[in-house]
Amino acid sequence: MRSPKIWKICVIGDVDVGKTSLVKRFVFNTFSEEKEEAVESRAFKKKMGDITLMIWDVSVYEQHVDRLLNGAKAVVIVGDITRGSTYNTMREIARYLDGHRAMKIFVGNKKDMKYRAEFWKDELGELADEYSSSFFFTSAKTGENVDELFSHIISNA
Ligand SMILES: Nc1nc2c(ncn2[C@@H]2O[C@H](COP(=O)(O)OP(=O)(O)OP(=O)(O)O)[C@@H](O)[C@H]2O)c(=O)[nH]1
Ligand SMILES: [Mg+2]
Repeated sequence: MRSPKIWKICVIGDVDVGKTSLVKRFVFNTFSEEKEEAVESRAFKKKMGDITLMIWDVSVYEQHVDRLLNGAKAVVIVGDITRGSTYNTMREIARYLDGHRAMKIFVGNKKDMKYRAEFWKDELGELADEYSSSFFFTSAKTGENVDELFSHIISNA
């Protein structure tokens, strides 16, 4: 019998970038325009074949990020393409995680608002190159690229 595989994935990023929305789109295939303030980090479970993903929606108020990131197979670093400041936060998080063995993936969310983008492929490509990783543009609203993002993690982590 094969032993069950449980993979921890952390979704992290600046406030309001759509961390919770991305996780809920992927796990429940739902989206809401309303937001609930996330004070505590929460984990959502999803089975993908013989792998059980434990997806942590990491709160920006998280006091114990280090402990939470412990054992993570992948860290999804999310920004909101309509707010350039959230790209700077992605950079800070990547620098903070340098040396952590988890795979890093850079995500520009709210792709459905591309016409208002303050950063795009040049910026995310540069970041991905710097950390030898990859980047995605997603929309939790339309669902575009969300499954692709997690499939990529499963095939590459
Ligand atoms: N247009 C658009 N809006 C989005 C998208 N993803 C999230 N939103 C909206 O952006 C707001 C913030 O989304 P959340 O998922 O709560 O963001 P968050 O990063 O979890 O926020 P905090 O947990 O408070 O840091 C909500 O109003 C969402 O409806 C997207 O892909 N497109
Ligand atoms: Mg949230």
